[in-house]
Amino acid sequence: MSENKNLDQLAVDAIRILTADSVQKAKSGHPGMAMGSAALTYELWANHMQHNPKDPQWLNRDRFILSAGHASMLLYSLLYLFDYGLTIEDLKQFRQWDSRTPGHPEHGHTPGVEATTGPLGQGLSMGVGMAMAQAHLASRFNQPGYDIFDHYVYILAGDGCMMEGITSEASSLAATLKLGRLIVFYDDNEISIEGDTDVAFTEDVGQRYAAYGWQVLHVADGNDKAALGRAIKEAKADDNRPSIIIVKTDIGYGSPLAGQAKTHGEPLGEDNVARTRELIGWPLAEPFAVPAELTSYMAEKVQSLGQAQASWDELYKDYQEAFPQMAAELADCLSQKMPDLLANEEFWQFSGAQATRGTSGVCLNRLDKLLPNLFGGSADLAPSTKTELIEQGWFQPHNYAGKNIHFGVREHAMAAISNGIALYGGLRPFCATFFVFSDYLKGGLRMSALMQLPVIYVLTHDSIGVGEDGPTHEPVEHLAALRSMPNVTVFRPADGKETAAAYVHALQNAQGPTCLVLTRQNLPTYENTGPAALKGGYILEDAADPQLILLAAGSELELAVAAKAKLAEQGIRARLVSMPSMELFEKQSDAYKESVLPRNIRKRLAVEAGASMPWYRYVGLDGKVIGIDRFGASAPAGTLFREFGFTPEKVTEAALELLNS
Ligand SMILES: Cc1ncc(C[n+]2csc(CCOP(=O)(O)OP(=O)(O)O)c2C)c(N)n1
Ligand SMILES: [Mg+2]
Repeated sequence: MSENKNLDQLAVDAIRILTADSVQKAKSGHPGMAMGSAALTYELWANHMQHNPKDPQWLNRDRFILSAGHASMLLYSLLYLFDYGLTIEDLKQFRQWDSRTPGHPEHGHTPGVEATTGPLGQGLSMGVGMAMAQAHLASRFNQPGYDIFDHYVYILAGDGCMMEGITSEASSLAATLKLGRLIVFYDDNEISIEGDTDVAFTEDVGQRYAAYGWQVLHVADGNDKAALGRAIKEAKADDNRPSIIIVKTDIGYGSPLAGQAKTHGEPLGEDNVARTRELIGWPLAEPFAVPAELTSYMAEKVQSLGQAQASWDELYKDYQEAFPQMAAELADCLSQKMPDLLANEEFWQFSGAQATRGTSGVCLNRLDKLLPNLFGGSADLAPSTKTELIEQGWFQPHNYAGKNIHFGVREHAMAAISNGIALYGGLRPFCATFFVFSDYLKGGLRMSALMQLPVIYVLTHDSIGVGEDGPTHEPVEHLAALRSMPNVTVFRPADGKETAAAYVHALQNAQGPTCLVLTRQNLPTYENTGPAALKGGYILEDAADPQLILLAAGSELELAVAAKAKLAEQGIRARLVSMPSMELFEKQSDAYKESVLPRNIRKRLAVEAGASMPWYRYVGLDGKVIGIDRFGASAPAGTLFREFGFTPEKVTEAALELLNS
């Protein structure tokens, strides 16, 4: 027993030494928090967390997210000690090109990293999403005696996470939703980059979380493993409330610089690393050397950790026999089984005048009949974004099986939560708000893109077509902003069939988020739209030997169609290209792109009610763009389009000017 105690302490010290050594070798990194939180995380991973390092994908594993991503060496040291596949060599490569130990943890890159973190607050919010996914799947699939989903979600957050607004949004929702399996550790070291947190952060975090409705627990000494263990047990015991364990720690603990802000984000220095070895009584002088008795102790621990999964595997096998239909549905969820939407005629049936937010709602509800695992909602705008799954209930504490989520007015957290749901697996998250407020969710969208998560963003009210609400509600620069983000597909459909194509892409092909940018106002249904929209840009109407090319997306396709007809009356031959997604067009072959936009036709006119910038890529130096490069205004939509020059006459005029130039 006492020997084990010593070996446990040796493991905690190993985290501190490996962190100090790795940051020192890299000449960059953040040793402080990793050293301060070493005992806390070791106690959790060794004695409470249900995980199997030999299978980091195990369905019912407890999730652990390091929301304070800068403390990545803490996570890497744990992944090394618990033998997730990281080696001492990997630690020596900390922060180097192509290493498995990048500056901040990257999901999909290092085994055992559940989420990419670094932008503070995102990790905690993703954890809320994971806890929601767990509650939902547990409610749908667990059976009496068969708790297939019964794990916890653990998060380690620091002062920075607690200061970020996104954390408040997510934490407030977590309490409303009574996510009892969510447990947050707050590394309360009272230090951030500029020094003592008192300079900018004096609130009582415990009272704040109590006010949200969380269980609030305190551990006065972050090195007291027994007290930490008791707090974890208490946190787990409360089924009805998420828990926060506020742990007093010392940043840089073990080093001569403990308690000082400079341990936050720079190497301790050779001398101080040597002094740290002395202060904590580390037995080996050589950098990165780990005592053999610790290695064998940890190997045993890892071995025994595997037992939880072994019993769960048995349970799951019995479950599959006892509830074959339910097990089959769960398997479909987990494998993201997809029907052939291209062959499904009904999915493409649209007619008459409809707003694309409306056709999107139709698509979502058609999909809900075909897929078992849509799960999402809106930031208090479902009636406007048309995102309610009509036949499904709402995800609420008394009905976790509901597939519709009330995110509340919390766009920042909504995106991060959707990422958590996507990371969790088994579900297809979507979220929605007004396009202009995509600014509020951009941090999370960027994380979707970075992690290549196929989250669906339904962004409605996409231009000055919003009308009377005025410039605060009228997106202008947003298309250009989102189109500039790597791994994001922006899809701005012109009618119902192009909306259907957007969903096919989002569900079937996407290796990253898809942003559906949709109108508030009605648009016609075109005869020749359809699956061709999956190419991103395609010829909607052609002319023999065209003299010019008209390009348009979304609501402005209507104008281009009208202008083409007017030009034809004057004997002018125009090709009309619908371009709902520049990103998908860029993915096509050069031959295809040349067939749509031949090099020799240089008179090109693009029309879109947004910043003109993205279109210059396609119209070139000899072309022209009718866009909006100022803020909008408050007036009826028809007036605004006219005043901003979006009429068939103006487009025709611009085309004629271009031809005659
Ligand atoms: C959204 C965001 N803003 C700013 C930063 C830069 N940053 C990284 S760590 C940090 C301070 C964090 O303080 P704390 O969480 O207390 O960490 P500690 O200093 O205790 O390690 C800041 C401002 C960031 N990573 N993410
Ligand atoms: Mg801190």
